[in-house]
Amino acid sequence: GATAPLPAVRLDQLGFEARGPKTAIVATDAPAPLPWTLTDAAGRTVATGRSVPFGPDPASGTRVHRVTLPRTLAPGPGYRLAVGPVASRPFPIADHPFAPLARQATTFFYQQRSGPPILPAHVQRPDLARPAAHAAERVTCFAGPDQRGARWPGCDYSLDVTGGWYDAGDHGKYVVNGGISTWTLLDLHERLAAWGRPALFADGALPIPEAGNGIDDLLDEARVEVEFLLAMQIPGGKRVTVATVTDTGAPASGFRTIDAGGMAHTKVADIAWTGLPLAPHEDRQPRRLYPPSTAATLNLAAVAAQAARIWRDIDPAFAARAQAAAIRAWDAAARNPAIPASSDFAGSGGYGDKDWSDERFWAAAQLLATTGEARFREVVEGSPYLAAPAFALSWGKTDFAGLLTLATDPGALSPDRRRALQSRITALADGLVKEQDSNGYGVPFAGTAYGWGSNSDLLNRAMLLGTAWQITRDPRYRDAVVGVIDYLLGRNPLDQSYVTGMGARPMMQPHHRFWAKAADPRYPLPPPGVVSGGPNSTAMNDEVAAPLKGRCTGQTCWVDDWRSYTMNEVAINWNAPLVWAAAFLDATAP
Ligand code: 9MR
Repeated sequence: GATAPLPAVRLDQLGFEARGPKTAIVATDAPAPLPWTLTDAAGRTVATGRSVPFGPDPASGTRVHRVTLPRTLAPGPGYRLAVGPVASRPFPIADHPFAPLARQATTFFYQQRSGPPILPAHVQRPDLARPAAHAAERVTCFAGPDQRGARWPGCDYSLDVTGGWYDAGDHGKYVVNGGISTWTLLDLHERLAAWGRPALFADGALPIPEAGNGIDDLLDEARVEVEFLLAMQIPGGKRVTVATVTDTGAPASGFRTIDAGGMAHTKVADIAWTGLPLAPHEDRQPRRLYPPSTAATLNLAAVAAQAARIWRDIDPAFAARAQAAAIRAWDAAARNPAIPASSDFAGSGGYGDKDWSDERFWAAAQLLATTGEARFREVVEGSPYLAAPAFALSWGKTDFAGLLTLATDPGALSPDRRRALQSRITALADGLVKEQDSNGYGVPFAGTAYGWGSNSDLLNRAMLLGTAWQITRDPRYRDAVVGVIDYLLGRNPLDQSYVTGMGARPMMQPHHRFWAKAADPRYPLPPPGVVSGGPNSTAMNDEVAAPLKGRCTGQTCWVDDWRSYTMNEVAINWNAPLVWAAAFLDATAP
């Protein structure tokens, strides 16, 4: 149907920090600067100026102007920005505008929990509660044909893998993606003291069942997934068949048997894709363990090692269990250094990764930070990832999940090596600051190819920038993090808040099997605080995205439609860096 034109003034729909950067973007073809006026709730003029034309913007395919408002303004509701003939919606200025975002984004993880019932007392609306699901998940391996027609014989044992978080809109539980998501939340925990807010998620801060147990709530939430990762580890002495690989590393038809003790199964998932909507407790598909892989095993090693140092004083028995599991996983991956994830079974996400040298570095870095042992130091210090880091951070590229820890951990690297790494990290952050000038809406990404989960790519960039701020206290890095959050909360060509329940035009229709009201009115709307994967100009293969081909540019290839798993799914590795970035801004608000 016909849609009203989007308002031309785009800014963060949560508003601005009273003493932070304030940028608005105006979609306009006007060749010359336009006069702007900022008024307060009483209609008084607070500031005036002229916009700066940006010219053609490759990322949005439009022309825009930038407006920079004064760095310091009084907190209050009802500000408005008029630029030439157009005006913004009213917006607030506040000391901590991102506090609700940080808190709500964290509650996503409780609601993704698998196993226990999701109780009305812990959710925003009664319809978000649901019964226990996959509550006694003792499963065997999937013995069946893969898509090459070869039959995986499975395994001769079962594991109790109850718990953890569902990955996304589907009900799979994947070690590879669980690893980086948990690391991200635990990394945030490890930084809060340095940011001056160690108690941001103190016991009682989050509406979770563990509130009141005397332990930090962010740690309680993260432990849910650490326990799941540990449960996915194969007991000692077990032999398991895995796909054979060709000389080039590609999986070949056929299987061989390995000594698999200490390895991690890649995933537990339904044997066929389920439809949408489907609440977790309505899932009737059989669920199985899928073959172990080197990448999954190193994910487990990295996160279990990180957990061991964090819980050392909080729960020494858990810390010791995690550390032993991490070392067993490391040793198993050394024995089996090239087992690819077999992504050839239908019915769940692949998370296949053909290069696990980055996972190996990540695991070594976490084990070094926790144990100080020479064997891990040798791997880390001899690695090209340390000598010449190139920034990337995603489920499939995890070396920076080691480097960010090493850059600020006081004991892992020698002071000289740490300082050298810190300056490499700030140099990379300088590059991201520059990238803001390459596109009209001012995000720290110069490309025009927006990949699957592009919003999380920006959030992971925010983690590099936030760490650079922690190292230097240079406000340019923090400002760039504000820019990422501003973009996600409405400063974008679609005037869209990509986070549910946040801002004037929030995302409403995630691709999610339970929060599926758009698909079926008997299911609930999403809870607040959940971020969409975002524009995807590279995959474009679902029924909503396909017709957009050739009709959108990077930042505009997105529709709020529940059918679009390539553009509008939600996922634990996307909400985790949202929590990190929002908590960073809240903790460090000037
Ligand atoms: O985030 C993943 C993205 O990088 C891949 O391109 C895509 C296709 O393999 O899969 C994404 O992960 C999905 C996973 O496989 C299954 N659960 C939902 C995830 C988010 O869409």
